[in-house]
Order: sequence, then structure tokens, then C-alpha cells
Amino acid sequence: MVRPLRVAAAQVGRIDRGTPRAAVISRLNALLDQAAERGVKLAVFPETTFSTFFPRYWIEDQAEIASYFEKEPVEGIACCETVKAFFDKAATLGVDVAIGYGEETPDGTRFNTASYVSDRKTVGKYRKVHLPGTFEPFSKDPSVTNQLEKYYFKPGDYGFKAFRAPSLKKACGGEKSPIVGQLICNDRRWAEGWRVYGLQGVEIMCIGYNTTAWAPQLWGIDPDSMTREEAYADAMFHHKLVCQTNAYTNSTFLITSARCGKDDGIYPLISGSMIVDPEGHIVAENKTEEDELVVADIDLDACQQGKTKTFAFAKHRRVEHYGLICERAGVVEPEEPEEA
Ligand code: CDT
Repeated sequence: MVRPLRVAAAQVGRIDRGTPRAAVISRLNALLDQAAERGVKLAVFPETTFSTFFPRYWIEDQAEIASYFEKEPVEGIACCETVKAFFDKAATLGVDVAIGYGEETPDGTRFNTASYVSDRKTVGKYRKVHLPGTFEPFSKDPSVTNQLEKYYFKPGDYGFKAFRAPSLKKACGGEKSPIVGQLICNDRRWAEGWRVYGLQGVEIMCIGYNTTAWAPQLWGIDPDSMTREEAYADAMFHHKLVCQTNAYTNSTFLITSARCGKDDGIYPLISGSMIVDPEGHIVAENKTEEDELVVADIDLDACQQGKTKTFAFAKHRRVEHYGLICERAGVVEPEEPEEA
């Protein structure tokens, strides 16, 4: 291996609406311990890791909503005392972490955020751009899974900024620090963000997610058209399809980590935590639906195959034809020709 690195997807299983933050942190700390014991240098955790996936609920109690957000100093890391213990432990163990959480800024704006933190310092921060779902609940009936991210969060305002992780430079041969990018859940379905990272030479993409395994109202399908097992398999298929495709077309490793299990015993989330190589192959994946560390030894030099040949962007891209991508959000179909 030319630029070796041991990395992990830290999958997190069932978390209920009432699960105390301290109980979650102690599980995350156990995953950090395992990571350190196994010599992992970077562990990627899921989206909104510190709580259940609260955007599935229509919540009227403002105090409960506020409890799902970390209030941060402008340049700092998530800082409630319970959560701080997690970052302290990661620093003590020498493990870099990329982790998702609800962020509330000093002016009260709320984002769905992921931070790459090394030795208690934020090295890179990303705010989710593609917020799925609706502003209004599908239903206020708690048996229905809502997707209210548009209601609880503002769309991310940082764009897709790749960054170097100098803390990993020594571990991967000492020549160059890895180039890292972050996306969150639904973002992984959109080629646009991936390509912006690809154009910055990304070598490691970190993506946490909460993907519901049963939400026909969200997907627009007839609930009687498939069983729950078929729906789970379909959600997993699409997850792997976009992850493997976009890692391949941008010649990057991907570490992707699920919040999974059946929250509250009612709401199923898919697993599918994995590490994908720059040729699109899965090199390690989860075996359970619970807390689990998925570990792989990767060689960052493997990104060069795609970056210098099939996807050598500077040689092959034809930007003169891509204008519509930035000019237009929605579809405008060509006009029907008049019949002769
Ligand atoms: N959390 C999140 O972003 N979930 C979305 C649901 C979209 S359903 C097509 C996801 O992409 O998994």
C-alpha cells in the first residue's frame, strides 16, 4: 500500500424518542473504544447521531425540538457537556470523527450538520443542502412516518467544501494529507454535490444517514404494492446504487454510516453501513442492525486510477454543455412537434 489508512463506519442502532442523550453518548464512546483498539484513524458516524431521527415526528413542544440541537460557538464543536465528553474521548484516543448532529447557530438558525473533528478541533463542517420531505406533516397521527426536515432545518449555506485532514497525513505515508468531503443522507442521491467534491480531488467522502425503510407517502408508492420486506430491500438497493455509482464516477473512497434499527419499536431504518473503494466496490459492510464498527484498510493511492484515466476531469469534461445544471432546478420538457 502506498498511502494506507485504517478507517471505519460507526453504525448506530435503535435510538428511541425518549432515549437520554447520555445513554447515546455512552454507546458512541464504546464504538470509539473499539475503533482505537483496532487502530482506526477515522470513524464516520451517522446523521443526527446524538438522538433519534426527530424529523419523522410532528412535534409541537418547542422545548423538545430545542433539545435535539447543539448550540455551538461560531468556530467550535458541539458543546453541551454530555456531547463534549464524546469529542474529548475521541481526542484522547487519537481517533478523528466525522459526525452528524442538529446545529443551532448563535442567531438561532437550525441546520442539519456534520463536522469532521480532530483533537477537539473542527477541521471541516458541512450543512445538509438537499433537505428531503415536506414543510407540513403528511399526518399528525404518530403511526405515520413524517419527513419534516424542511420544517426543522434551513438548507445548508456552506456549499460543498473539501478540506485536507493533516491529522491523517502521517498515518497515510507522510506525503500528502487526505482530501475529505462530507454529505448528509439525502445528499448522496444527488450527483451535483458529489461532482463539486470530485472537482476538488476528494479522496474520502464521509456520509451519515437515516433512511426510513417504510414511508410509502414519502416515496409516492401505493402501500399495498409491496411488502415491508420488499420496501426495505428497495431502499437498500437505491442506497447502494447511489453510493457505489458516485464513489466510482468521482474516483473517491466512501465511508457511509447508518442510524438503523426500529426506533420506538415502530419506525424502521435501513442499515447498509459500508466502505466503498474508488472503483465502486464495497470493501467492508455491516453484518448487524445494531451498533457496529465496520473497519477497512484502504489505500488512498487507489483514487489515482480513476482520477488519471476514465474520470480525468480536465481531459474529458465538456463544460460548454453543462450550463443547464446550474441555470435550472426543475424539469422543462421539449415542446411536442406540431403534427404534419
Ligand atoms: N434523512 C434523509 O435525508 N432521508 C432521506 C429520505 C428520502 S426518501 C427518498 C434519504 O435520502 O434517505
